Amino acid sequence: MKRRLFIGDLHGCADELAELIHSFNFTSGNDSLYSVGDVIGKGPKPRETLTLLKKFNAKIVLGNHDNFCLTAAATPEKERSESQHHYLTSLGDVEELSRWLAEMASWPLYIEEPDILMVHAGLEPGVSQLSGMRRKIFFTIRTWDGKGEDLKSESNPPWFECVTMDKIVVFGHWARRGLIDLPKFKGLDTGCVYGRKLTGWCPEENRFYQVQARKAYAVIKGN
Ligand SMILES: [Mn+2]
Repeated sequence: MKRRLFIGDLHGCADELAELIHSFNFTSGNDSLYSVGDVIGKGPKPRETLTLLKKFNAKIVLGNHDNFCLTAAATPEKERSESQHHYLTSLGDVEELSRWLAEMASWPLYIEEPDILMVHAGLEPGVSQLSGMRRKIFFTIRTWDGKGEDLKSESNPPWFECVTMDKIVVFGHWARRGLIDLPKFKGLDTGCVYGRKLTGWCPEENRFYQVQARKAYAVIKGN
């Protein structure tokens, strides 16, 4: 049986990624790997994480941290913030950096399969076509205010309570909320970089695979 493994937010947790792939008994040529994005940022091994995903030919959607990196690269060097500078230098020398930037620039906002739709954060409620949804919402939304101005206030409902989809939507981006296991929505960000777990989900087995983080690499903030 061909299996797919969808993996939650990695944030440079390459060791945990390797362990998860191993525990899945991933077989190249048979199985397929997917990442919900936020591959880099906050965590210890961004280059190793990118390299592993590349090695296993993973399909990846763009996360807000990956997008942050693209924005940083598009900003003139003298105008870059400390944080933008840090993101770029974490991806190697100029030559390696430009390779990873080209990779990240090719990641789409969503990946659609016959039965599954993968995005980083979520979908825009009230818009029937994916092509009509605002770019930023795909990698930013947590909650819905009815307009799309405030995408994270916890006084508003989660976006997935405001969207109907014929496919199963797989996403990440909400570590504080943790694992979401609804029939049509699978939220896989279980805060590995914060010392919790890295989660994968296999639709063919309808099974979650989890790996414990080696340590807390960052402190959670916001929601
Ligand atoms: Mn995110």
